[in-house]
Amino acid sequence: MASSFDVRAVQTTVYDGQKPGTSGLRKRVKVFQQEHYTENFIQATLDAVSPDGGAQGTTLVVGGDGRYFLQEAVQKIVKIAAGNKVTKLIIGQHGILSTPAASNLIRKLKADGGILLTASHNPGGPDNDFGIKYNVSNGGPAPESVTNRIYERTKALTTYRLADLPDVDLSAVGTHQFANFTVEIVDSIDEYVALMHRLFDISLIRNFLRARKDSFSVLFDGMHGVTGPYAHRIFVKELGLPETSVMNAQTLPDFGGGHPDPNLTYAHELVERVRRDSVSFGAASDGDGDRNMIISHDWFVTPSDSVAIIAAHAHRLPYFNQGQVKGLARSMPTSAALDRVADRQGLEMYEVPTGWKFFGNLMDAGQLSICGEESFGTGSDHIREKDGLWAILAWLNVIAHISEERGTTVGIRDLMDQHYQSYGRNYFTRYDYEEVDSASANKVMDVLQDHIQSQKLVGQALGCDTAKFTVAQLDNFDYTDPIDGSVSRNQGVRIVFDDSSRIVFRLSGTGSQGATIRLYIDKYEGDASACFLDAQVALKPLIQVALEVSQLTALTGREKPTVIT
Ligand code: VG1
Ligand code: CO
Repeated sequence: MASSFDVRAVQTTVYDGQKPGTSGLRKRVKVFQQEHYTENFIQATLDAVSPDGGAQGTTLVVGGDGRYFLQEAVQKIVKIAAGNKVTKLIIGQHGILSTPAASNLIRKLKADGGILLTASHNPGGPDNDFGIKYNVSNGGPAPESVTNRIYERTKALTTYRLADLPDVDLSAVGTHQFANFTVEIVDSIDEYVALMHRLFDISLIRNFLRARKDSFSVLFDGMHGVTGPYAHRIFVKELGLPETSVMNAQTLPDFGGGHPDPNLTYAHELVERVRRDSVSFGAASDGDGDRNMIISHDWFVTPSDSVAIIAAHAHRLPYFNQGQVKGLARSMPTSAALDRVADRQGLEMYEVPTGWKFFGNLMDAGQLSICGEESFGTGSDHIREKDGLWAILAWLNVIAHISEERGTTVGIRDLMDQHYQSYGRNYFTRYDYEEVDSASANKVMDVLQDHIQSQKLVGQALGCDTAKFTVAQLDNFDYTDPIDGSVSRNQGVRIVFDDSSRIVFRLSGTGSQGATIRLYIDKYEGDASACFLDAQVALKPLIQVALEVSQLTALTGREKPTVIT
C-alpha cells in the first residue's frame, strides 16, 4: 500500500573534517554515531548529486560491506533520501552489496549513482571504522569535483530533510512504496554472478578444476568480509569446488575481529594454510570485495605483477578476445611491469594518481580496458571499481586456458617464470608506517619537499659502494586528466633514478587515525637469471637510500614498517 509521509527539516550544526579521502569519508564508528554526524554527510552527499538540483527525482543504489553500523546507516539514508525527493532507492538484501556488485548495479540498472557503506579493508566493529562513499552514474567513485562539492556542503549545512517513515525491512527481496518514493530490495549476488558469466568462460574453468582436481587445488579466504557469499556461490555452486575451498566465508559485522586486508600480514591464516597444504591457488578479498591477493605455496604474486599477467594474457579471456584491449593503466606508485606489456603489445599506457576514481574517465572514453594498483586492486572496464573476484577468476580462466592448450597443469609459478623470462621483472615492495603521529609524518614529507625545492640531489649517486643509484628526477606527481583536463596536484613524491628505479613517498588518504606513510620501491631487472631473488633482498640498497633521504626513522621513531608488501 502506498502511504504518504511527512518531511521535516531537522536543525543541525556543522561537523568539521567531513572531507572525503582517497575513497569516501572514513572515520571511527563512534564518530559516525554522534548526533546528526551521519545525517549531515548523507544530506551533503544528496545535495551534491547534481550541481544545482540535489537528488530530487534520482534513482540511487545503496549497499555496504556488512560492517557494524551498516543497518542503521541504511535506514538513515532511506529517510533522508525520501526527505530529499529521491524517486527510488535500490538496496542490496540486508543492506549488503560488495563494492564491485554495487558498481555493476548502478550501471546495469542505469541508476544516477550510489551510496556505498564501507571502510574497505579497515577493521569493523563498535570501536573500529565505518565509511560512506558516493559513486556516480558510471558506477565509479565520485571525481574530486563532486567530493569537493560534498565537502563544501558539509561546511554550510543548517538542516537536513528527514521523512517520517518506518524502518524498512531489509531482509526480504521486494518493493516498498511510500507515496512517490520506492524502495526496492534486490538480491545482492545474482546480478554480479550473471556478469561474471558474461566475462569469463566459467565452464572451461569448471572442467579444468574437475579434471585436475588432484594436481590443482584452490583455497579462497573471504576474511569475513562481504565476498564470502559471492565466492561460495561462484566457487562451490558454479565451479564445483568442495565447501572446504572457501574459508572465513561468513560476513560478520566485525570481520571476526580481523583486519580484512588481503596482504601477507593480515591474510596470514590463508598464507599459512596455502604453504602447509601445498595449495596451488590461494586467493583472498578485502572487507568490501574490491581487493584481491593471489598466492601459491611457492609464490606470492605482487599486485603490480598480477595486473601485468592479466594484461599479457587478456586474449585468453572471452571479454577481451579478438584484440579488444583498448589501453592499460596503473596508479603512479604501482610498478612498471604493466608498462612493459603495453609496450610489447603496442597499447596506450596511462599513469594516474592513487585511487580508482582516476581510471573512470579513461574507461568511459573507450581508452582503457585493464588497470591496477599496487594496493591489491585489479580491474577492467566491465565496471568502474576494482574487482577482487574478477581478478581471481581472470587468473583461473588464464590458467585453465593455457593448461588446456598445453595438455598439462600450469601453475602460478609457471606463469610467473615465463613472464619474467619474456619481460624481465620489476622488483617491487611497499612499506606502510601506520598510525604515525601526524606532525612527524608531515615532517618526513617536508624533508622530501625540501629536496624537491632544492633539486640538489639530482645527478648525485646515492647508495652504498656496491649499489649506486644516480638521481635523474625529483618531483611531486601532478596529474592532468587527459579526458576532462582536471588537474590533481601533489599526488606523491617521486625520486627517479637513471636506471628507471623509483622511490615514491605519499601519505595515505584512507586512514582514520593518525597518519600512514607509504613508501614504494620499484626496480627493473632485465636479466632473467636474476629475477628470482627475494624482493626484500633485491631492493635492500634502494630501501636504505629511501630511509636516508627521508630521515624517516629519526623523524618518526619507527625502526620498522607496520606492514611490508
Ligand atoms: C589506499 C590504496 C589505494 C586504494 C585506496 C582504496 O589508499 O593505496 O591504492 O585505491 O586505498 O582502496 P591510500 O590513500 O590509503 O593509500 V579500498 O579497497 O579502501 O576502496
Ligand atoms: Co576495498
